[in-house]
Amino acid sequence: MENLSRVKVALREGRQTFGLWQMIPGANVSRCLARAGADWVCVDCEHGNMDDAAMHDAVPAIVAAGVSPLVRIAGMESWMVKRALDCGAHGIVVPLIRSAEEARALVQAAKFPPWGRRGFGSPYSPASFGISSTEYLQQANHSLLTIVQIETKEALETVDEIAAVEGIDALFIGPVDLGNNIGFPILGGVVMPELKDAIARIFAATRRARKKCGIFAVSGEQAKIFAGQGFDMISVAADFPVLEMAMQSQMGVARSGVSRETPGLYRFPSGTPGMR
Ligand code: 3PY
Ligand code: MG
Repeated sequence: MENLSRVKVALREGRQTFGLWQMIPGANVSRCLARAGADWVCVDCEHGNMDDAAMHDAVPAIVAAGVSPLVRIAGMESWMVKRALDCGAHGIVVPLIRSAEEARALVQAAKFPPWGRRGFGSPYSPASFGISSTEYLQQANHSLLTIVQIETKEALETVDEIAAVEGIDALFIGPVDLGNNIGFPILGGVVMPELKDAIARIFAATRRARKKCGIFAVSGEQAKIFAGQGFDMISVAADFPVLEMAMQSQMGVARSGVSRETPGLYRFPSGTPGMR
């Protein structure tokens, strides 16, 4: 089962992975993102307009393209963990984690007994991997990814403790919430040095704990900088903003011959101090 997860295999082998972010519902959107060269597509049930049914449509469409579906759940609720994994996701991304205690509760929700408390019974999760229910039950605990987002002040302050939690595979940085929560929000696309330092601190904690580090980027250019700094999981872009930018650009050309670019959510100057 583990070998059927493109993202798990790449991370196990120490390869960098690139992903895309799905916020718009629809199997054709999933297909379009998965076919764009991604290792994984994150189905965003936190800020995207993805409900349970949309998630169940997206996950198999991503799998069918040979790409790993990850699901970002709306919050740390064990029933949301169950729904996401039961639909066949290769891993979950959990926003706004605040402590090692929350991370341990998350692992309990994501693992079958005797390790954890996840309920068993979905026919969709084994089907997602093309394996039997028994194989899924026996292999899921070590094959699926449990990823926490580090984007609160409390999590930053206890990042080593969170990184050390057994069963947490990766720490994924949400620069926007992290900036808001440490008092240095990204305004007008500008990243303050304090936020860059916080990102470097989280990255360093993952190296100490031998865990993977992910980050959310808003463009290929930004993703390339993060790749150069050694991040393991980089979300390159999200569907809605890219669609909006592409449409505005084409409209600009049609109306005036001038391509109009919408500024992205944020941009980092190249080279983040303290990071390779
Ligand atoms: C953030 O930047 O806060 C994120 O969670 C990315 O989606
Ligand atoms: Mg966030």
